[in-house]
Amino acid sequence: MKRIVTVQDISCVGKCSLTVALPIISAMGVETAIIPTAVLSTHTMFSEFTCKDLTDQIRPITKHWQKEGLGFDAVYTGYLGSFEQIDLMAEMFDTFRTQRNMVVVDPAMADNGKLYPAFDPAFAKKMATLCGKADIIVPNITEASFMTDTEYRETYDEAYVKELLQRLAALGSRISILTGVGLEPGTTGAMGYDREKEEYFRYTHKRLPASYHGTGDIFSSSFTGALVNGLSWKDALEVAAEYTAECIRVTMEDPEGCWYGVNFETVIPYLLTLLERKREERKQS
Ligand code: PXL
Repeated sequence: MKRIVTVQDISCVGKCSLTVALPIISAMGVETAIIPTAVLSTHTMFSEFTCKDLTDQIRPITKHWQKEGLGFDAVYTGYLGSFEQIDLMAEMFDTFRTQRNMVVVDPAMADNGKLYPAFDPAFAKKMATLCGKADIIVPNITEASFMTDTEYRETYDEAYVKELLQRLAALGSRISILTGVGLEPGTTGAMGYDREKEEYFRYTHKRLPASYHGTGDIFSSSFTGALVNGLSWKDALEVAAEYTAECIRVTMEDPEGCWYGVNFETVIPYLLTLLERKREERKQS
């Protein structure tokens, strides 16, 4: 069985970070090892959340794994809480990187033009250095603009998105994927750039009139799960974009849907259908 390690916080309530990565990647048939970087009562969009930092556990955990000879098909990081945690992730990439595995960084730290409450622009620049050490990065437009000193725009054209992708690529990763890219009215999607092949790829779908927390984590978890299942980055992007959009649609239609996250759970069967469809297409081509 393939095995991923994902490193991010546990927000005990909040439908983000590890509480979405673990079920989604496991459901995709991939063993999911975790390193919780902190335990929070909720994600940071609630007021008065509690937080217990677990930074001091990271190195002992990875040292033990090294002794056990454990390896991973992907190392995937999400929300991180400090400069020190970013340094520890850079060290972890060096430890567990092989010729065949992948390092995926989701620089989860901002959305809608603003950094999350715990962060400042210096943190975003530090996160840019970690992105430079990844194979694949999956920021949204806000995160990309903070990391590359590019003006954040609500409305933009293809030239702006391509420029952002070029600047992300210059940080160092082979593949850069921007989420939340809508070039035509009423649409959104994701656009990626392969630096070695100098190739762009865009996937577009209908834009739903709602925005929820944790959807970036749902995108990056399902994307990483699809990659480790053998899909190309472009097919994995399509699967992740479709799944995330369906999670939003189902939540909008649910009168009991909560404000702090999406109903990703009930949409897992659809995610598996999308994955299977892509795997079949791959076999036939
Ligand atoms: O990526 C979303 C996320 C993850 N973890 C924590 C958060 C958030 C978004 O606000 O606060 C702790």
